[in-house]
Amino acid sequence: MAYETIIVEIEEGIATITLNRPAVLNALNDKVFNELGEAALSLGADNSVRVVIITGGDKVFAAGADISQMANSTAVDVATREKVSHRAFQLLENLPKPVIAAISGYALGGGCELTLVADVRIAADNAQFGLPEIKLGILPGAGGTQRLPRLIGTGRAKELIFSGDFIKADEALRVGLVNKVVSADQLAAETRKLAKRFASRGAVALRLAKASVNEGLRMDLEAGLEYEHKCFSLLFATEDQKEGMKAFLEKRPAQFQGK
Ligand code: CO8
Repeated sequence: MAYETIIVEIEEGIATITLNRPAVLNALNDKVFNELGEAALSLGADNSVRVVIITGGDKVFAAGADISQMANSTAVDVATREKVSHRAFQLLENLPKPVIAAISGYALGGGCELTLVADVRIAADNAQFGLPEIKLGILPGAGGTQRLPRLIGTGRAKELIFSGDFIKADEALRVGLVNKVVSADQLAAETRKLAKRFASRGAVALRLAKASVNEGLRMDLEAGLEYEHKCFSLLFATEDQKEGMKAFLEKRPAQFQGK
């Protein structure tokens, strides 16, 4: 499918979504949100795609929602736009396959919030994160007040949200905002390496493991354990479970078929 504000490439079962508005540091407008949503739907339905990478390229991840679009908005306009961003981000978050964010340069506001919908975040050593919305008289309205505290805890999240300050990659690693920091020139290669490792695992097990974590976070522990048990049991109906255990006993690598 042809997109205007993002580029989607698929190679060896790994899809890469690249934000593509370099003139405005990949600022996210309604068109970007809509195209991200469309890409999520299409990649989610494509069984040949095993892992999805979201990136802004090697200079900037995204400097936030497009301020020029929001500046003269009315409350009604924004209520509608927020739904657009929430819809796109939920579609990405709920993709039934691993999603990795590869972050170089600024990941600010809606850009930082976009990284939060990924399962794993890898940062280049030049990355900077922040939720500067408070400095614009608004709040992180693309999921930041909800996903960030869940990821790094309320105290640290509130400090970032209330101050609007930026943090560098090493601090983002220290507080658990990113999984790993690599040198900027290795970001694409390191991300791909991890994507390939995920892609070599059984697709159904990955899908149910992700659902178990994500759904479990919306439940109390007892309900979450019950949900996990259902997912766990279901996997014993797959050929991949037979193959995975057989391969272990035969001391050879498993060849998963995703069924
Ligand atoms: N929106 C629109 N344009 C932007 C944005 C943005 N968020 N960020 C940068 N740009 C544009 C600049 O206006 C500039 O355009 P031009 O060349 O035409 O003047 C171009 O990108 C380059 O930017 P700078 O010249 O400012 O580059 P610097 O290297 O000097 O500075 C910064 C880089 C520090 C990233 C700076 O651009 C900046 O502070 N940007 C804004 C960061 C920000 O406040 N982000 C939060 C936005 S609000 C938000 O994300 C809300 C999320 C919830 C939305 C939910 C529904 C939509």
